[in-house]
Amino acid sequence: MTTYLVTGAAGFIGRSIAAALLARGENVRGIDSFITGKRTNLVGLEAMDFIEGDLTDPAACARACEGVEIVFHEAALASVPRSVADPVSTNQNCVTATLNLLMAARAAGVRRVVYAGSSSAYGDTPTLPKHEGMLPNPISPYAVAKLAGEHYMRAFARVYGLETVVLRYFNVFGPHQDPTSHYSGVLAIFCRRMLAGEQPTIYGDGEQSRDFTYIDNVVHANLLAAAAPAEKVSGQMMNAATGSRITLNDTFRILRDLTGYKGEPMYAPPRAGDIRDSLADIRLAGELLGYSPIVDFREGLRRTVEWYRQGE
Ligand code: UD2
Repeated sequence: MTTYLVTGAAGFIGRSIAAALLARGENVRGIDSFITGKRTNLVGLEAMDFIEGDLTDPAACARACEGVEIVFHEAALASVPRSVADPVSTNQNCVTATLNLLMAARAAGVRRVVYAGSSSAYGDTPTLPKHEGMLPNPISPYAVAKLAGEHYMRAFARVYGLETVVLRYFNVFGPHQDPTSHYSGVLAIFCRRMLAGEQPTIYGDGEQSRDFTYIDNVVHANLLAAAAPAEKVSGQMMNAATGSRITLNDTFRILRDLTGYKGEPMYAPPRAGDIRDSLADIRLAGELLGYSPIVDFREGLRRTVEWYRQGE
């Protein structure tokens, strides 16, 4: 039986992929260092073989990859502002960790690695939607680090014949996303604050837009990427998103209806390293994986608010 490894298994996206695999009755191992992952995210995943370990340690990578056929590499320090404050840590936990993992995967005879790329790789180009043929233009240390991981994936496919697939995620949100850090994703922060009757802060004028992608779509894309024929997907990179965008101001208004929050947002200066608009072209994932979104933004946001309302 195939054994799957999920890195960052105590994080929001990793735990969601692990839960979907366990629900299918698969053999799942998880690894997390708890730098940003949460022990509470492992509740319900008791059937997973969990290793507490850090991918910056090659020995931990070797232990995690032993006997594994497919890896979902979700571990990262996922935040633009965190990388602006501390680019070295972002590099270690995104680039060095990814290279260590690839080395261990290759040594252990892993067949395929599916990698969590980031839409930040496109940078602040005015062209919308962002398609995979565009030159990358990373503008934050985080974007550079996630993009470096993509290049390592492709190089390992080319040079060593390890099957690798890159999914470029666009602003993923949903249940289990940590809302407690100022490095958290905006929707997690807004849900938590607005449900508590606290004023959210919008950086900039709120007219920046995102292709916010509900977690179930990203899990779906990962499962397809793991199963797709190698000749179609190995060494490839593709967007994993919804294919529609919404401004932060409009998102705030929807959240006001969903949460019952009565106030206005506070506006603050724009954040360094921020991108103005983000929207994915999702045709390539459609062609290569048969991917299309299974939950739209509004329904995803409704489910997310309900989850935070029930107390995370
Ligand atoms: C980037 C990537 C995303 C993912 C993520 C890391 C882009 C377009 N997206 O997300 O794919 O890799 O990094 O998890 O590069 N904001 C507020 N108030 C807050 C918090 C955020 O206004 O309290 C704004 C923020 O300034 C930005 C937007 O909300 O304009 C989204 O911010 P984010 O941190 O949720 O995600 P982002 O776009 O940096």
